Amino acid sequence: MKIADARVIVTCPDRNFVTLKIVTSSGVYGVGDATLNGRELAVAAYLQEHVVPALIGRDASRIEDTWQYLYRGAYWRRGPVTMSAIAAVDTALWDIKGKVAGLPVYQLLGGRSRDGVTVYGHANADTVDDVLPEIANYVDLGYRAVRVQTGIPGLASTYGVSKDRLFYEPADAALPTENTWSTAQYLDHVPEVFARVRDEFGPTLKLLHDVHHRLTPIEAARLGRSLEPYNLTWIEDPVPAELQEGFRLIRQHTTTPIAVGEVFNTIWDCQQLISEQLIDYIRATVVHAGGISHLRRIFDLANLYHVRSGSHGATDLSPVCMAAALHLDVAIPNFGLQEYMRHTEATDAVFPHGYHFADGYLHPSEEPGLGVDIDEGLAAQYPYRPAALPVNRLEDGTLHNW
Ligand code: GCO
Ligand code: MG
Repeated sequence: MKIADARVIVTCPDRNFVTLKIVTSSGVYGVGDATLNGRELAVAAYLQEHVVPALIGRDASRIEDTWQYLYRGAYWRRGPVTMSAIAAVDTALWDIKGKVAGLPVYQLLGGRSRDGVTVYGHANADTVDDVLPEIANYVDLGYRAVRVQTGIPGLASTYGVSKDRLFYEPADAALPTENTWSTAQYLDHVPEVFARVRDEFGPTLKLLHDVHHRLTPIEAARLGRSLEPYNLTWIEDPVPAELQEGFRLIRQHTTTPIAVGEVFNTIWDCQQLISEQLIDYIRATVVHAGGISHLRRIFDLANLYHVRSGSHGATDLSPVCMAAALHLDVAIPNFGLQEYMRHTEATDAVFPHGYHFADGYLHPSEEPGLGVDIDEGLAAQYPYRPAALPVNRLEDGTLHNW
């Protein structure tokens, strides 16, 4: 069964997505997500110009060989653009393999390790008073875990807080919006938020918070320690993770669990974090970390060191990525949590899918393959719109991490 055609589909049903559709000589096809928020066309060009010509005529059943061919064969290893392109190919080939076998992909990964995938939703609002009903709404919907973000008094805007509720999208303008940041005000405010939230919702609801790479290790240590009374499931991305050994300092000071990895592309980005047990959850995801094949390797490494999965699932990851993530989530032994930000109706219409939410769990489709598709006709009605992620400056104008 040879690869006969591979199409790169760029569409913007409320936000931009890049999808690779691989069609085989027998007519069976598969889809893979290649979306890299704010840099979509770089991956589309990488696929179109450099990957698609090399795919035509290859044996569609040779997933591992194709992965190695694209990774080693490029000579230039790693990086978000390369790894998102490889991820799309890998995911589409797993979809094809499942369809040919007549089995959902999770069966090919060893079958179920659990009945459902526990997900967390995003509650956000400008004030603590306003975030409480948002959390209550998720509890009513059946969620067992909620990420909580609020505005910070004295700052005009911050990461994670928007007008939208279920569909937060930070890439909100053609050129980056500018935000202002104060670590001092943030560190004073966050413990007050979680004191209120714990008080209101009791001890069992899993609570999470995304720091979005804004602190230094010693600041993150202080935050983690100040949140210990409120028993968070994790603080996410407390510091940028290029310096993996920097997490040792956080670990020395706090028992608040740490989740990291949404910007990671390969196992090498987290090897030290995992093998030194500096983190508790690895948040890499299918689309940015080389597809199902490579993410499985990351999770297997993590399993050796008591690290669980907590995959990124923001709306900039398409339903194709979410479908693929769920097959891994039900199969691996060391699943932790899955982020689940709902897509808009327009996005769901372009990507018909069989996964569904019930009682706080997401369930992968039982159809052969991934159980997700792209409606190419509908996709063509939503042309690409430039949209960049924001930047962040300190109050004196210094560029900071967003
Ligand atoms: C999350 C993330 C996102 C990212 C976004 C960038 O935890 O969901 O931090 O909100 O900011 O995916 O494209
Ligand atoms: Mg995050």
